[in-house]
Amino acid sequence: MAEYYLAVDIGASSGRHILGHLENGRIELEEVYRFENGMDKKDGHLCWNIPRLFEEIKAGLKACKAAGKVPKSMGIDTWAVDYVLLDGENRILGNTYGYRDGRTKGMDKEVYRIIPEDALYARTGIQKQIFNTIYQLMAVKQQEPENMEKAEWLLMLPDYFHFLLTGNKMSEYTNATSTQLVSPETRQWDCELIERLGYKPSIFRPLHMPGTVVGPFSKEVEEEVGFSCEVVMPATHDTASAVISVPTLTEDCLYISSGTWSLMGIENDRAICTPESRKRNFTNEGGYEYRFRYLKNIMGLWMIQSVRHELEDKYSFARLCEMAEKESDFPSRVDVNDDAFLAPENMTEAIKTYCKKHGWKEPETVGQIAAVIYQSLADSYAETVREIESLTGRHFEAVNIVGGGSNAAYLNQLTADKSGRTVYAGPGEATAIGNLAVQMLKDNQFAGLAQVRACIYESFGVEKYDPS
Ligand code: LRH
Repeated sequence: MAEYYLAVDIGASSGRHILGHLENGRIELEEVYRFENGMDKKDGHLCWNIPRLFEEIKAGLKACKAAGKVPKSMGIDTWAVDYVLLDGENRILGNTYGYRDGRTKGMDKEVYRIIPEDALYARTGIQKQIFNTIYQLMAVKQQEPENMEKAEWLLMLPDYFHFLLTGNKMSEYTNATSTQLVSPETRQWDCELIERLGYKPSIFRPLHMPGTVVGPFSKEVEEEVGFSCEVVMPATHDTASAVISVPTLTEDCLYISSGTWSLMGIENDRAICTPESRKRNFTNEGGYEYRFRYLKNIMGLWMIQSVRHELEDKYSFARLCEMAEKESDFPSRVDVNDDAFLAPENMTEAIKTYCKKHGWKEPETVGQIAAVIYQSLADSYAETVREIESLTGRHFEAVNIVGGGSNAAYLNQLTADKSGRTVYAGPGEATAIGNLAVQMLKDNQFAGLAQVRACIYESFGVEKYDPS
């Protein structure tokens, strides 16, 4: 009988329960449950529906039981930066805002009044994103001071779900670094910084590394889902999990974790917190075994996902790629990282407006809109290769694209052509695989990360795209 491990991988647009087991030295995956996710409008703000997500988590656990595949351990990963504040009775204080909500507008200035931006980067190594938890907490302090007052605990979302399953409040390191409140030196919360900002150091729990046991299910959860298993912290930041499963066998390979966001970078053994690195908005997020994920956030598939949605999901992504390819001569380009694309009312209109404003030809057809997005995205990848090479003084031969976006053959080829680098694409389920990998490592199924990566390469393979 196979021993199963369960990854619950929740992204901004969907979540899935993926069982993994080893068979003849390879990792086998099986999706047992899938559900929709998205930010809802509540009181004029973009919020996550946390009770519904927890019901979905439990529904997926019941599906494992129904399939007769009870896992030995399980772990949850989600997108970064979002969190809950809990009162002394473990009740959530206020709304659980989604990171695209506009309430953090201007909160960067408030933070920099207390600590200048360059000093903040020098001590955290984290890129500025207006949605980082540091700015979200400033919004709480200013807009809902009573919630900051009453807060007894802060938990990042995966830690909160682990708490709901087990009754244990524990914080995981990789996701915590995305708050911009962790020191890359001590790898713990920067309590001095937290205090200076007027947040309460006491609400932050000590940080634990991926592979730490959170505990078994509580009695109530066990009764409801029909079994108990050990909850093991994966790298709870989805991008950290995805990076674990990059099947690079060489040092000179960049990665892109391609999903709603495209996170492009390398793995380092120390943080690069130089002024040059800050100016180019590179980040040093925490990774497995204290590796640093030196990377850049690129807007990613969010733009095409939004456009597709505006067309009532009439076209598949493959069809959109085909339509874009037919328009490959369409000249207009956008800066995919422009704030205008973070949370526009209408993405199609935002792209048209941007083109008009910057003197580009306005795209009219769906194919032209898709062409602008894919071409601009690939331009941004190529530019990021140049930036990383200049910041690190190293040369990179290849780019390994992992995650759902690695299935977009058209974009992979464009990336190879524009960057002049060989592209390796896959695996598509990188995040879930990275989540499972940590559970398997914890269970001594592999000697170390290098062995897991080799196994991932053997199990899933990669597609190769040469620059033309
Ligand atoms: C990708 C991701 C990314 C963060 C963003 C909030 O899902 O976790 O790494 O910057 O969401």
